Amino acid sequence: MTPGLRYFPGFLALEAQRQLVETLREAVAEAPLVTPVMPRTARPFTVRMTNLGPLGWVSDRAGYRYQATHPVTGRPFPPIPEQLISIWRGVSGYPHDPQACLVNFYGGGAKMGLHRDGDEEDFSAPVLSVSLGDTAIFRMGGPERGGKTETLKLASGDVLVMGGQSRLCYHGIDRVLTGTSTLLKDGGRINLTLRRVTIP
Ligand code: MD6
Ligand code: FE
Repeated sequence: MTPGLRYFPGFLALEAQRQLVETLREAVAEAPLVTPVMPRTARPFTVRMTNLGPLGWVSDRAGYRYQATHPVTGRPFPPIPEQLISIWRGVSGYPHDPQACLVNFYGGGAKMGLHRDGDEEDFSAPVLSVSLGDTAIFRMGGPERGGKTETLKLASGDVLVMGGQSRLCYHGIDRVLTGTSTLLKDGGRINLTLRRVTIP
C-alpha cells in the first residue's frame, strides 16, 4: 500500500453506523444534497453532495472551491457530528480538528472518476474517509495520472486515512456494489471525507 495510506476495515460497529446515519438524515434535511457540475463543461456529477462544518467543498461552472454556505440554501452548513470529530482525533494523527466534512451520496450507477483532493491549503493534514451502506470498489493510484493503480473494497463502517505520500495521490470509485448492505433503507452508499482546509 502507498506510504501514508491507512485502512481500518470495520472501524465503526453497526450501532455506531446507525447513529451516524440518523444524524446525517437530520443534517441533510437542513443542507440538502445537490448534484454538482464540472467546471466549464457543466457536466453533472453522478454523485450527489452536501457538506457539514464551517467550510464545504463545492463544484460548479466557476470551479472547485471551499465556501462557508450551502450553494442552494445560502445557509451555513450544519456542524460536523461529534462522532466524526472523535474518529478524527483518534486516528488522523493531526493536532487540529477538521473544518469540512464532504458528504457524497452514491445512488444507482454513481461513481467518481480518478482525482486528487487538491483544493486545501494544508496538505500536511490527512483526509479521513468513512464509508456507509453498499460496498464500493475504491481505486488508488500514485502521484501522477496514468500510473499503476490498485483496488480496495470499502464496506460500511470502514475508515480510510490518506496522509503522508498518499495525500495527493489519484483515487476514485469505480462502482458501488448494489445490495451489499442493508444500512440505508433505500440502498446506495454514503462516503464522508473529513478535511482540514486552512493552515492553522
Ligand atoms: C469515496 N473518496 O470513497 C470517494 N478522497 O466515495 C474520496 O474521494 C477520498 O476516500 C480523499 C480521501 C479519502 C477518500
Ligand atoms: Fe477524494
